Amino acid sequence: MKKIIILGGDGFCGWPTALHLSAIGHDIAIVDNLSRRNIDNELECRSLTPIKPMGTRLQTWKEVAGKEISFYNFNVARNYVQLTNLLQEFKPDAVVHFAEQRAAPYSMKSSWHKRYTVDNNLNATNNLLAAIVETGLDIQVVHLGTMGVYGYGTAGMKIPEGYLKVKVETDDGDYVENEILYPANPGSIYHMTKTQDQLLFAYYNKNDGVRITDLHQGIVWGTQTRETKLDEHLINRFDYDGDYGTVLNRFLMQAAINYPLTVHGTGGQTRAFIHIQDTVRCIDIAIKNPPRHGDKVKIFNQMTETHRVRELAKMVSDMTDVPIDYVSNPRNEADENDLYVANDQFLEHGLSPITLQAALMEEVTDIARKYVDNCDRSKIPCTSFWNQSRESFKQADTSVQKAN
Ligand code: NAD
Ligand code: USQ
Repeated sequence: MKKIIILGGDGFCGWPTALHLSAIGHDIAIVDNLSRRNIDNELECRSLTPIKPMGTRLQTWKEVAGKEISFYNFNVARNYVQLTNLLQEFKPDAVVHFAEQRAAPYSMKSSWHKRYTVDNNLNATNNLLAAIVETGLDIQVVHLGTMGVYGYGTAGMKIPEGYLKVKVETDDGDYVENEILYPANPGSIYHMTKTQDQLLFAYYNKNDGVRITDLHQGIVWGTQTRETKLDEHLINRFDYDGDYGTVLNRFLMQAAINYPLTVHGTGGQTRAFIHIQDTVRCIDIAIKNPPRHGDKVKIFNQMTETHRVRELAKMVSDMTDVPIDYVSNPRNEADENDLYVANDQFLEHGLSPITLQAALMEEVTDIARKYVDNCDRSKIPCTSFWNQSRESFKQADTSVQKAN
């Protein structure tokens, strides 16, 4: 049994992870400032599924599983002293760090949203690392990073797990060989914060010996895990709106309400995917296999398969007869890219991937159908544009000021 703190444990990945790690016998504490729920207020949108307040979630878990999870409501990016005191009192073996603003479109809505995302994400990560060093405790950090740190161009090679072997010609014609962090190539301000997180990890690891596992995760699809299915009060969140909804879950939900599937541009982007049940398994594996003292940052590619967006749309359209709508792409991204990714480490540690299956996709569509009355169709289009005029930025800034 380990003691584990989950930063961001009220979120889409954090909540099922907290339940899974509690179910297998770990002692869990959640920290979350509920900023994601506040962003729902700002965007005037809700999770499609009826997520319960944290108090109800934890009481239900106690009744269903007989396990206690403690909850601390504070901002990791702002409340450094509270974070340090919690580490000192709880003395965790590991901290799993999900507590960041995670939507690329939200990070690109306006200058306010760019600054908020940078401020929140970088300070949350730096506070955690500085607090671990200050307490002198030996804590493994498990961070949820993104496949997006590698960029979405065609690399012309298999993307390695974090590090790239390079051979450079010197002035006298010799060669030096080295291993470097794979060159960062972020596609949004959100993704940029994750590339900067990598430098913070490399530095605290080198200077202070902090043991860190950075998980470069692909797009998570699905909703429920074994534990969140146990009671409706434990249900996981399901984002479908133009900012937070991710592509496959959006297509499955759109299919459930007969809304033409919103493929951006030609749909030529190829991305990495993982089911939410595998996300929680991977985190368990990462905690079971921590870096040893003196190891560099351990980087895993946390994805199980790659798909091109228009092929996903075709798969969902064939399954449901809902047509595809090719809309103009609000993002600044390549029309087409290929993506080959190494994920050998998780496979070697025994991950048996859940791949896209009709049955599982049907399960997501069933959830969407069940809660269809919660859907606000006006929130489906993506209204965050990567290249915006000053005027539209001002409008988004004004609406967020009203919301705050
Ligand atoms: P989410 O927004 O649902 O959850 C994040 C949680 O962190 C929220 O509950 C939020 O309230 C909390 N939080 C944010 N900033 C905080 C702060 N300063 N202090 C305290 N709590 C804070 O996002 P998610 O989908 O669960 O993603 C979790 C992590 O996994 C993110 O870091 C994201 O970058 C990464 N990730 C997600 C996906 C995906 O498809 N969802 C894919 C790859 C990586
Ligand atoms: N897309 C569509 N139609 C839609 C929505 C998206 O064609 O209705 C396209 C986008 O243009 C993009 C691709 O689908 O080319 C993926 O978009 P997404 O919103 O599903 O995923 P992304 O913005 O990359 O972000 C999500 C998570 C983020 C995580 C990332 C992992 O929100 O937290 O880091 O996936 S990855 O993509 O591997 O970097």
